[in-house]
Amino acid sequence: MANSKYEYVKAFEQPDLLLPNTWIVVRIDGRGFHKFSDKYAFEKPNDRRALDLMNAAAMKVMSELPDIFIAYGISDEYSFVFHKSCTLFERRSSKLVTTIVSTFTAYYVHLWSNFFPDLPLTAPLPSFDGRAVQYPSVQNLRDYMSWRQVDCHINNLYNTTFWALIQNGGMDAKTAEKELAGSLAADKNEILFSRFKINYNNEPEMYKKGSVVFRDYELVEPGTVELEDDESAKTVEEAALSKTQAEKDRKRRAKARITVQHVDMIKDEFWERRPWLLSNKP
Ligand code: DGT
Ligand code: MG
Ligand code: MG
Ligand code: MG
Ligand code: MG
Repeated sequence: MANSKYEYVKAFEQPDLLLPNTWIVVRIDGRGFHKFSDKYAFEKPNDRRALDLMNAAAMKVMSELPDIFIAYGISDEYSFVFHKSCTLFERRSSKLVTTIVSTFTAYYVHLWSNFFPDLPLTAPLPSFDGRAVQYPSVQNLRDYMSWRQVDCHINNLYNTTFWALIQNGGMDAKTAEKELAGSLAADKNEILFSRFKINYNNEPEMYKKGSVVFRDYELVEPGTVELEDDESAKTVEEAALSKTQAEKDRKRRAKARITVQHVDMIKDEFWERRPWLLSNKP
């Protein structure tokens, strides 16, 4: 195509490539979901339909983007993780973030009626924001995942106790808030048990632990998956070979079963039992 005198404007576009060899987390979060959850009268503190819908939309995102190897959801947020070797969209930050945000939002709206058959979705429609964060080490990435899961636990214990005081204890929100100010986890467990006969341990796992979405390869025996290659030691032939291998791995990932589990990701066990997650070698 001929150059026009307007072409120069292209030079104003700035590159936004994420650093190579870093774990990429794209976290999305519902916009104004405080209001949104009121509008559709979400159950407090947890609405199973709303959380199932978030999980269903996240699974669709993962099946459309095989490069995502794990995702974690709580409340109105979801974190999607790309392996440090991922080269999708040349690691362009805005392209990765906007693709995930729009794919997730499209499915959230599309699947809404499966989860809320009696509540038609009306404008203003739900929307999500998103950001990409890079982590240089597995430890940093695992600490990120642990941070979100600890947040889930702290918030859920607080919210469960807060709403028990209101719904079962007849308190108003201000009094309940005062009652819980400065309380420790043990105090909240005690309030739940002694006043409302609620054993927090018996609350649903999805509420206590959030939702972990990943590709499951049941046939892979733990320990049979190779760990890190030393990229720098590769010859050109080896690099080409590993490129076809990468393509094969990608296809295999695309075919794997995507599962949602409400399990602990903080302890080593989750990662040790599923070595393919961090090795990226399905
Ligand atoms: P933002 O993210 O700054 O646009 O504002 P919000 O209002 O989305 O605030 P955020 O993301 O910090 O908090 C999430 C809100 O969503 C919070 O007010 C509780 C609500 N929410 C999320 N899941 C549920 C649920 O299952 N049940 C109920 N009742 N509310 C929920
Ligand atoms: Mg927010
Ligand atoms: Mg939000
Ligand atoms: Mg949120
Ligand atoms: Mg285009």
